[in-house]
Amino acid sequence: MKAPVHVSVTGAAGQIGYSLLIRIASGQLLGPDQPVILRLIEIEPAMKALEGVVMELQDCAFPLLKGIVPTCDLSEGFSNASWALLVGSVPRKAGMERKDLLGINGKIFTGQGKAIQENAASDIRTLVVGNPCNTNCLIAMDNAPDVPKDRWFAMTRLDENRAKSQLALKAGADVASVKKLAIWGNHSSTMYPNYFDATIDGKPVPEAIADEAWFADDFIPTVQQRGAAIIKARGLSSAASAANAAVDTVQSIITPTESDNCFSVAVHSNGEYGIEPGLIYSYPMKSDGENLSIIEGLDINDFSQEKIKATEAELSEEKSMVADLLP
Ligand code: NAX
Repeated sequence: MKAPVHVSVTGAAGQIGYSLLIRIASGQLLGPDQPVILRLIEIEPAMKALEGVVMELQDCAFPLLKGIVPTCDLSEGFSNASWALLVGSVPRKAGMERKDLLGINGKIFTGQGKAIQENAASDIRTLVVGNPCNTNCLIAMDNAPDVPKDRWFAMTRLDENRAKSQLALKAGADVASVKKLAIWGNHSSTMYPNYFDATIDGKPVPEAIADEAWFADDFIPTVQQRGAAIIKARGLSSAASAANAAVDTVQSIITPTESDNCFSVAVHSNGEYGIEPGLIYSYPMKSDGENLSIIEGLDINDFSQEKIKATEAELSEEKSMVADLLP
């Protein structure tokens, strides 16, 4: 039996947390032979709700779940963690400007970055889900300078999964046959699903779907606005699909990527594809099971270039709005 891995989850009593914790405790995050200890972090007013979540986890009797630590103390919450999934954040309320939201959430991620550096295990890797996730990740990373920059991730996998499904539906193909679809940039409405490099059953997407107008008029807006469409239909934001995407992200990071595929996650940019170094930017990625790398050398056409610069500009602007939180 392997030693248990400590996994910290913030926002554990929220709706994404509710779906995510079951997936982690059942072995879908780190594998069917990897025991886990869950460290569930919430704010004080949500501790009662968290008690209920803990009871439900206990009632699942998961063989791999070796401990549960519900807490609102960050030191305890991140103690010994090898994975930190930062889901909790404050939602945007009516009348709140993006700058206000960045400022409020930014302060949360300052403290969490510091606590991760001080308390987590030496192999800590952090995935930020709470929005605005790229810039929240940047804030946490910059407040934890001793943790290597290649251990910080922000989630764009839900956008990738949404894009792959839309392509499969349009082509009448199996979603598993859609490969190499990467999201570029920010997890926001400027994010760019680059379909030019994607394939369906090995065929380039622009050939498999011979309907040029559909991509700009339908596909890209549908993917970019999918979150809003779900809120409109469900009255609540996406939760199970977001939890699923977090599981997919971690799985893709720790599993070697197939040679004909890639996956999307936002990482610290070192200037690849001319993007401003230091931003947390989503690229096409591959993993050898231990280390990640950005897939380089792709041809970027003028249409894509314009899109990847637009989403970069938004991230640069967000960064300047939180400059006071970056040491
Ligand atoms: P909920 O409002 O249901 O849950 C959030 C939870 O976070 C609450 O229980 C709250 O008490 C807790 N929380 C707030 N501040 C905290 C703090 N400082 N420390 C610990 N916990 C804290 O939201 P939910 O639907 O679960 O969404 C969570 C976040 O995911 C939101 O920011 C949301 O915008 C973001 N999303 C990100 C996605 C992505 O693809 N990156 C997609 C889904 C989702 O929209």
